[in-house]
Amino acid sequence: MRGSTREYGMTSQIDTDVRESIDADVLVGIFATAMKAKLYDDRYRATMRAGKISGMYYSARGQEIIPAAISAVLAPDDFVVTMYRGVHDQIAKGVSLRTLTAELFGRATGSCKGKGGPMHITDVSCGLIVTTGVVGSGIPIAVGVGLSAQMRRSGQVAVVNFGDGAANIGAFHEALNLASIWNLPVIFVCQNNRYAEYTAYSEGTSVDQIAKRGASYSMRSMHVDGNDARAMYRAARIAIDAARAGEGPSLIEAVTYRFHGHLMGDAMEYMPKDELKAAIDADPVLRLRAEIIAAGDRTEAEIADLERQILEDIDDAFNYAIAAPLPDIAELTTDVYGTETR
Ligand SMILES: Cc1ncc(C[n+]2csc(CCOP(=O)(O)OP(=O)(O)O)c2C)c(N)n1
Ligand SMILES: [Mg+2]
Repeated sequence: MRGSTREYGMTSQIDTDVRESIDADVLVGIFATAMKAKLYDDRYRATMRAGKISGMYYSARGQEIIPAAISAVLAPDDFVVTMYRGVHDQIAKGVSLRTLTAELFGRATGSCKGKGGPMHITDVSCGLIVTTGVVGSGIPIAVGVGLSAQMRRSGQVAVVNFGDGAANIGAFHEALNLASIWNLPVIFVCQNNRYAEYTAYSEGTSVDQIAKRGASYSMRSMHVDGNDARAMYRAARIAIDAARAGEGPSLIEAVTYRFHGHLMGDAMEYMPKDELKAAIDADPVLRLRAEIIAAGDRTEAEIADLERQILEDIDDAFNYAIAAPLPDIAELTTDVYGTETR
């Protein structure tokens, strides 16, 4: 489109107070994914506390419903880009627990042969394109992934997860602008957990809703309760269906909360105790669990069985990763440069 002929018609703020009525099996699927991410995170922190592994860990506890609902809409060959606080996104996209845990532990059998580690979990085989440690840096990468899908006419879409702090980084604005101009199949998911490192949302962000920023880029935008499976599923469905239909990108601001501070060891003094307690009391995964049982969609015993199976899989993955070898020194210089594929 050239000169002044562009029509800026795509801007729309979609009302996400409306919740989707979801088929019971889909809802249980969202719960199973979210519970898997929760139990995995619980185990990871316990293993660190026991001194069995070291390193930096950015817990995503509290934010699990967001990727669980998104993955209920995504196809296996769609793409996801995420960030250091990303275990929930990685599990939801289908990275195997063994491969994931081995990579987190820096083992040779990890998804990047132990050379990526927690900050760079990548598993192209299931569409997890990359995990980044630089705030906001995954956002333009997802634009490139979306451009590739568009050029190949593959019908695939790219989802990128980032935090509220990342929405104040220049790359966020450049990426949204380009995705809008080129009508790319990208879904920008801001997981607004109300804090950027140790800075409260209102101290660092000029708008009350990040979703409002979508209007600057003529982009379909939604402000949604990311802890509500039905609302989150509806937002994901609108955005993903639109991207797949050639109707361009969307911005979803999913409001949530993180339960364990910025990283393991954070004293969390900047987070009001009553605010934290209220968030934990309303644990979205446990809330969904109770809802499913109350509605009669599954019995308590059926859910307990599901959780037992998840815990067995987690045990298996941790045992596998602990026993796995570290990368050989000869690996130091392999995979440093790409090879020509064309
Ligand atoms: C470009 C850049 N600046 C600063 C940092 C240090 N840093 C790491 S995480 C973080 C806060 C990001 O907050 P947010 O985007 O809300 O994500 P959250 O950690 O809350 O999930 C900062 C400032 C970094 N990694 N990269
Ligand atoms: Mg944040």
